[in-house]
Amino acid sequence: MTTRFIILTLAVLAICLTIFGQIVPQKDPNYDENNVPKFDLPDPLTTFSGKKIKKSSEWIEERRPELLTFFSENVYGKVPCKIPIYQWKVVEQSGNALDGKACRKQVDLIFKKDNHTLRFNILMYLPNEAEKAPVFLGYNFYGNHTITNDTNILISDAWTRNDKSLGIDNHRLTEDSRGVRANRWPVEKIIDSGYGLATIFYCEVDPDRDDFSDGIHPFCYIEGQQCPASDEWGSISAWAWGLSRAMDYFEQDNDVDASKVIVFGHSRLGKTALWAGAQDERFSAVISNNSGCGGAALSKRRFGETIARINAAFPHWFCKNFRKYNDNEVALPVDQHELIALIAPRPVYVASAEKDLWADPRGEFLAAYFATPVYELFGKDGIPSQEMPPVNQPIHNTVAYHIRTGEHDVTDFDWEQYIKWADKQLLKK
Ligand code: GTR
Repeated sequence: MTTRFIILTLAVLAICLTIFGQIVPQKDPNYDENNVPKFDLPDPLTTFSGKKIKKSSEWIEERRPELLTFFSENVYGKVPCKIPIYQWKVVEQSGNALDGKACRKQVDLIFKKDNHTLRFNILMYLPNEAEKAPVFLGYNFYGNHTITNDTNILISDAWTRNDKSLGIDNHRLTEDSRGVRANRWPVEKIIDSGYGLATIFYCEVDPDRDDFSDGIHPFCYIEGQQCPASDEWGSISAWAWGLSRAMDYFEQDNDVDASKVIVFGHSRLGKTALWAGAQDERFSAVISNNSGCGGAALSKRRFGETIARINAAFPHWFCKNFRKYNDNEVALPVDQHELIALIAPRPVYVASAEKDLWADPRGEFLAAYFATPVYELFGKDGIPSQEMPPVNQPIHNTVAYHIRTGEHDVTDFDWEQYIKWADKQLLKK
């Protein structure tokens, strides 16, 4: 009797908690292809009302805007107000960086509204050889000074995630972390290939923590508002906003070829690069490195990280409306192949790593494949077959893909591919 009562009580409790969305599924993440549920993938070329899109003009005028609105209001959250650059300042500059090969600039972008002020710094290396350089733009995780050993790089005072292995304690950056991420940023190789590199520490735009009182979000609050409304921006959307402001600056910098800015990002910052590239057509190409759930990977596969898991672990990344799809991917009328399709006809590169199962490499590949019909509408080449290429054998079409050996990371192999592909797609080399 007592046992039955306990079981009954537990069952009722579990049902209530599930209904109110209070619990994260207890099951382990799925890493078995046989356990991927059957699902219907929405057709990027059929509108929500069922109209078939047959011409690129229909895509541009009808389908693209409705998809963009859906992602904006239900996944990443819309930016509720306009915040233009108030002022920019070159805070440090040298024409003699990297043994004279490059010019280094550190430029502050300053934003002001009512009693709010925010500034973030763009670190740039531009090849001296080029008059106006094509540029890779990407956020870094731990501060500009971590990407090389160059002692001239200023240390950010923004809040930072702790990582003792990188010499970061008390949420503050110091000399101890200078150069600790140089392995992910082959600055010299990029410069020698004729490209510039621009990078920003993402926590300067919005600290990566579940706190909406800091970063750029408060700039748009109406009186009494403490956090974004359900359809308003989470952190990924805020970081994407920052990339577009960097683009505003590039349009005014004579050393940059603003028509050839390739937006790049790894992991959470890969999700950010995709969302920035989807919205802002001034980015001429987009690279997603191991971006996974909420990035390039198809959510409906529920492989590795799922919507419920990401929303539980990082409640500030997406807009609140996205929580409606926690363990309810079936109800989602879009999937991430349509985020990739929003970049069409501009080149997009999706890259996976063999051991990075949490990010679902196959789901990332399939999203690139299922975005392809939209590229074909523009006469561009995408991913030709549903079969994944072997490891380390890239496909360098307008929609590009590779899966390399190794872990969740950014490697020299990745960068070599991005440079080769950018040469082909943007410089027509
Ligand atoms: C993980 C998260 C992933 C990915 C990664 C990262 O913890 O679950 O979605 O974004 O962090 O950004 O390194």
